[in-house]
Amino acid sequence: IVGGEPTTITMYPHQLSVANKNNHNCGATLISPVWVLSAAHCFTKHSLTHLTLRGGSTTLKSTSAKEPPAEVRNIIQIIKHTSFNQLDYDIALLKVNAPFDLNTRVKVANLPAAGFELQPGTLVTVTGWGATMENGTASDVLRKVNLNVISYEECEQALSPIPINKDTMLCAGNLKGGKDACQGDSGGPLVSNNVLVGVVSWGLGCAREGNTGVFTKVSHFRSWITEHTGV
Ligand code: 4AZ
Repeated sequence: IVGGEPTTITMYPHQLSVANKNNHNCGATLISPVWVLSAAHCFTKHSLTHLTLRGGSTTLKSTSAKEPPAEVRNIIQIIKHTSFNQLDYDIALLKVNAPFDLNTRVKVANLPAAGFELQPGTLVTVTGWGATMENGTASDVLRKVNLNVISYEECEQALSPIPINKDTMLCAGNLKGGKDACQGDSGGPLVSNNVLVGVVSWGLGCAREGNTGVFTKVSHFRSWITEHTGV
């Protein structure tokens, strides 16, 4: 997260960390006690056996004496969208070996209705433990930044010549630069009015002037989520 501020897991209790051999590598969102939403591009090279999900912790390393231990679960199934190709259909479902215990620090996110669209300019918030600057390192403490939904016209202009799929992608950022998701935030939640509207997907660098982040549009995948999970 670039240009944001520290926050706490009780403010964003649906936020999870995906770790590979105990190293944070992506964000994810709890959508039922046993199902988690993330980005397909987070699961192209890692072996399932080394992946864990951590919930209920503001910090990656639980350095704070006051912080309860994270709830850690193993991933037993990864469902990547069959249409995933590098930048598009960047969505995956993860099933965990045992349900997360829901409490003030671990909660299920609200999903949008199928086809729900956000108007350009709408305030959205992205959270994660990712880099705090382009080519930077992960943050030990969860961070948040407020962005605005960017119109498809402005988004295509910013990311040209890369095509933007209006059905499956949502652009959000700050064209003045300085605020964005970044490496390590991928797979994590973008929320608006307490609804999970996006999954951190990609961008050209991080927080560059005239640019915008690209998120997977969750409302397009509402029925896909139900088909695979019953949620
Ligand atoms: C990444 O490398 C990444 N500016 C994710 C999101 C953004 C940039 C990079 C958005 O995973």
